[in-house]
Amino acid sequence: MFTNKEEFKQIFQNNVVSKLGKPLNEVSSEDVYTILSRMMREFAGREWASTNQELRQDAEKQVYYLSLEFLIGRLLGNNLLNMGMLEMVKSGLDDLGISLEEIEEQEADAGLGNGGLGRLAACFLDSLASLGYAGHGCGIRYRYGLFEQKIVDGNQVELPDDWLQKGFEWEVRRADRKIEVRFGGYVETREADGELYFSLRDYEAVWAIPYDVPVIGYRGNQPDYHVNTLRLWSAEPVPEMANRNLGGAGNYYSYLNYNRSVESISEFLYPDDSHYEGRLLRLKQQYFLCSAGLQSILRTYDKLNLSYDQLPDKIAIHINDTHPTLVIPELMRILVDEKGYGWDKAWNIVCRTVSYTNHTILSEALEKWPAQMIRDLIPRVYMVIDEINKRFCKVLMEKYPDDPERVAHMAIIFDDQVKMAHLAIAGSYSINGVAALHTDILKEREMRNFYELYPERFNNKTNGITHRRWLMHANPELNDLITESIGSRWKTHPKELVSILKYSEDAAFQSKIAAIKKHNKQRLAQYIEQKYGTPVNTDSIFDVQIKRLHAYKRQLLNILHVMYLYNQIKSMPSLNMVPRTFIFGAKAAPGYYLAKNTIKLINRVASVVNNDPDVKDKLNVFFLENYSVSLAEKIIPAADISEQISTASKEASGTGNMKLMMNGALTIGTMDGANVEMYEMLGDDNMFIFGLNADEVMDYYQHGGYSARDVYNSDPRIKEVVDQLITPGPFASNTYEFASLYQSLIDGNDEYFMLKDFDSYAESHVQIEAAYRNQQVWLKKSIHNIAHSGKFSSDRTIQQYASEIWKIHPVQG
Ligand code: 26V
Repeated sequence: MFTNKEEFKQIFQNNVVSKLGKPLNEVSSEDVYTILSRMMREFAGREWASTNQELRQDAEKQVYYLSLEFLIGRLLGNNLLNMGMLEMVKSGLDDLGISLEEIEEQEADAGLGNGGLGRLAACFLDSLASLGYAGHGCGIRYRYGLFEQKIVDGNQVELPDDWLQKGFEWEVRRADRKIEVRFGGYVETREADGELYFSLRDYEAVWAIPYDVPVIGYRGNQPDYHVNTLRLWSAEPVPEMANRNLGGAGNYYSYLNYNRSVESISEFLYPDDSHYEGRLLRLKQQYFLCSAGLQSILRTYDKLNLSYDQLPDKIAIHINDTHPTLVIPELMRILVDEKGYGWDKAWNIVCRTVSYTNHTILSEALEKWPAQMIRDLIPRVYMVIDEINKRFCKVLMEKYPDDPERVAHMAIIFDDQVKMAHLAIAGSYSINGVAALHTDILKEREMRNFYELYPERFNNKTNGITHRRWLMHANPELNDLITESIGSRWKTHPKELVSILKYSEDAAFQSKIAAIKKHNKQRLAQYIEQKYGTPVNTDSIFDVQIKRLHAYKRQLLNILHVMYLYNQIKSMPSLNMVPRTFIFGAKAAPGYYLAKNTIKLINRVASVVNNDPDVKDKLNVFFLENYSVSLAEKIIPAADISEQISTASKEASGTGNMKLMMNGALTIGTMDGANVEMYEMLGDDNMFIFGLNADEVMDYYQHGGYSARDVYNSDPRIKEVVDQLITPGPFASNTYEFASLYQSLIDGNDEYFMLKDFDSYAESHVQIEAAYRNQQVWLKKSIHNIAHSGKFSSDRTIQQYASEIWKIHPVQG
């Protein structure tokens, strides 16, 4: 262990020589990355062991956060920060002529998630550890994370994300803690002493091997940081299965087939977060995680030598959306079949242990599995679900004897489909939405029947983001300025960011904020120029929309507005406008045609505006390929404008909105998700709100009355850009390449109200430009955004989950 820079340098150099057998001047950045992260992982190991020891002795209640996704990104820089060693290591490496920033670039992102839901899980882990809670992640160690996106001729192309190629230094394989997970087979029922006993026969076993990743909590400069565990499971074949009569042949080849099919369980992350598809492999992943995770949790619990009656006092299991819902019947199965519990007592334990977060109301994303698929894959678990359903329906029929329709709607199994959200609600003591508006919509509309049945279970927990990664690490200059101005207490009490409000009109402070933004814009401009060869004007407004590509997020509205600006400049070349740089980053699900067509359009508009001499000094568009956590860390500190323009009621919360606000960007947005709560704090002075609100949108859906064609016909600006989608001209090279977008707007009557909101969106952009022209006023707004962002730290969110849902207390701190 080192306590000062000189010791660090010594140990680091010793490691380089002993592990690589090369002198320092011959090692590559990649080598340095490997040595340094291995060294830091080993150092953290000591605190990790001591936290684990403490947890074993303490017997405090622990929470396990089950999620099919943990989008953790890179770890080196953040871990150094949380361990309190960032400055020392950075300056030590500087002395040796090595740039830490360049070393950090060597780390592959752990892209084990699609977007918001997976990144939220990662932010939660950081806050759990930093606040000293015993809270662990439980997920899958996908061999391939979210695909790598390349843009070829303007189109998205997906490549496998081979993130483990160079090894992952932060994980520890724990083969000694492997768990058997059983699939298939049939259930044998026996009766003895008037009781029924169930055993699974002829099943296929697979090993779940845990890989543990330390989750290092921030402790300022104190050395005794708290370290939780993110346990990621990998599927491996059970060699004994070779002896079994596989597929009727029982030969070597069928064993190899078995091997391949086992390894496929943890092979890749499903990349479609917008359309549910009933794929068997995805169901296997879900059960694999639930069964391995739960068995491992119970193994730890068994060491306490307590009865399972006390399980809910010692353990909370949280499910991140419905993806890990099978943990509910799996826990029932274990209690009833293996621990000898009667049904009612077991159900009571389950319902006091599990809690559930809903992350979307989009009906196309709701999980409904064919009953037959579950029955074949996990027959005993299916029997349990069936029994849960029967008893649940019985309760409903007693409560609503005259309303069979309601009972049918609420059933867990209906029409040979298992509705995972219904199972999750029935088996959880807490159900939460992720922003106030979203929770209200759940209670009043989407889950109204369930809310009437169990009003006490429903609650809101507005999302948050870790200010350590998204401010302290991603924006070190801003971190320093804030700390110089108000001290460092905000780092552990982020609401105290509000103290910078006293400088909001201070010219010296404002100019420092302006200088930091400028530096961050220069850094991003350099990245863009290097990668794409196009110069970027850092005096322009950096207007950023970064998120998954989805129709409801309305990247199309944004780019249609850019096309309108282009048309305006072309018809009035002397137009006096503040130059704008529109920056997009987005991955589309591989099978989502409209989304991919939108990417193509953005790239086409980019190549047109960036190359048109009349336009390029005023307007630029960049689509940055392969949007990821590490790319977000480069873009967000450089943003002036944050585009949060989803159709109201559709975005459950959003979290990019919070990251951008925290870095001083001003939001142009709809009254949707957490934007509503941002607006409550910022007001009209500090945010640009436009468009229909959620009630208006839902009213149109319910009662009709919207005609996209009427809007198109009555607004010439809109008609021009929409026609440009299918008219050979500046953007479309033929009538069909963007026809799907045209059709969705006109023939499909613009399901997401882009044309309806176009006018007020364009008007807000006019206001943005006017505001930007007065830099003093602009900087004041920017400071207000930073100051009020403390509410959106995930520390606040996690404290609410801890005290209101999980009932856990910090072990430390
Ligand atoms: C659905 C599916 C469907 C099956 C295949 C894989 C898969 C993966 C994810 C999803 C659900 C995506 C839901 C989601 O990401 N919701 C986002 O959650 C964020 C965190 O709460 C929130 O800020 C966003 O508004 C919400 O869209």
